[in-house]
Amino acid sequence: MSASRPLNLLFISTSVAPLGSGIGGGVELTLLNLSRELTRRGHQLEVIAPEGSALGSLPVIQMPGKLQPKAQNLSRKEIPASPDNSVLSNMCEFARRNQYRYDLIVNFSYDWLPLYLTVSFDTPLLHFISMSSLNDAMDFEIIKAGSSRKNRIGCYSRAQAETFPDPNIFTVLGSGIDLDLYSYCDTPDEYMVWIGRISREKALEDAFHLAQMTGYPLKVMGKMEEQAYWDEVSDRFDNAQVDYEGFLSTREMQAILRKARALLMTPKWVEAFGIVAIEALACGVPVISYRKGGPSEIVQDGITGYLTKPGSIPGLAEAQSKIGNIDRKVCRLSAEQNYSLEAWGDRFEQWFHSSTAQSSAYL
Ligand code: HBI
Repeated sequence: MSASRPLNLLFISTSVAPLGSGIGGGVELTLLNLSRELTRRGHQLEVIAPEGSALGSLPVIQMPGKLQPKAQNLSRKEIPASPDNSVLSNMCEFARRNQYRYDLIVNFSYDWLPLYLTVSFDTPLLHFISMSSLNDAMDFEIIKAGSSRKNRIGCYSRAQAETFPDPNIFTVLGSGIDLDLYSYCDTPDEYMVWIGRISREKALEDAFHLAQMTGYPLKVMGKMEEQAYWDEVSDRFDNAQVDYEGFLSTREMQAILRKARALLMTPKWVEAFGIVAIEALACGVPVISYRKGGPSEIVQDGITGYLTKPGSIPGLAEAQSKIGNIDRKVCRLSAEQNYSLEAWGDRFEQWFHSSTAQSSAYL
C-alpha cells in the first residue's frame, strides 16, 4: 500500500492517436495499468488524451486537435513540428491553465513541446519517455529538461536510457501488468506468436523468415498500422505458415498467447521495453528475442527464454529448436517476482516523491 498521502495527478497521453486505437502501442497499456494501480492506491488521477480515447472504465478528458506525426518517422536530423490546432499543444495548454489543481503532471508524449515547457510550469512536470533515442532535436530537449530539474525524466529500461547522450538523467521504472489477467498454461500447442504494431521498426519480416525457414506455424497479433508493409512481407515469404489474428483485447490475446511454444520478438529498433515479453512470461510462455533493448533486460537467457544476435535468423531457429528446455513455471514466477502492478506502482510513487523532494510543499 502507498505510504504517502494521496496526490492529485494529471497524465498527458501520447499525442499520435486516441488511447485504445492500438497506434499508441505499449504506452496505451502502460497508461491503463498505471492509472488503475494509482487510483487503487487512492491517488486522484485525471488523464487528458486525443478525442476518441478510451482507458478501460477510467474517465478521460477528451482533447480536440490534429494528431502529432509519429516520431519514429522522423530522421535523426529532421526538425519535429506540430500541425495547426495540434492536440499536443491543446493538451499542454490545458495542463498549463489548470496546473495548480495538481501536485504533479506526468507527460507521456514523446514530443519536444511538453519537454520544452518543463521549466515554465510551477507544478512539477515529469516526462515518461516511451521510446529510445530517435532524433537529435528530441534528444536535446530530453537532456535539457532532465538537466534543468532533477528526477523529471522516467523511462522503461536501462538499455533505452543508454541510447541517449546522457543516460544518468533517467529514472528507470520498468513496467508492470495485472497478472490476474494472464492464465498460466503448461501444455502449449505447436505454434509461435509474434505480437506488436505491424510497423517497419518491429521487423516482422524476420518472424516470417523464421516461419518459412523452419516450416513452423506462426500467429501474429497487433494493430495493422501499415497494411502495405504486411503485404510486402507476406509476398516475400509466401511459403511461411502465418495467421494474422487481429488487434485483440488483452483477454482474447492472452487466450492465444498462453498456448504458444514461445513468443518471438524481432525488433529492428532499440525496443524501449517490450511489454509483450512480460505478458508472455505471465502465461508461462518463454521469450525468444534479439539481445538488444528492453527484452534483453527482461529475458534471462536459457532460463525464461533465449537471447540471440540481433538480426540472426539462424540464431532464432537455434533458440526455437531448444525451447523445450525452458521451464514454463519459471517464466510465470519471473513475471510474478519482477512485473507485478504493486512493485511497479511502488517505483512510480518513489519517482513522484524524488522529483518533488526539492519543494517541501509536495512532501
Ligand atoms: N510519436 N510524436 C510522437 N509522439 C508520441 O507521443 C508518440 C510517438 N510515436 C509512438 C508513441 N508515442 C507511443 O505511443 C508508442 O508507440 C511508443
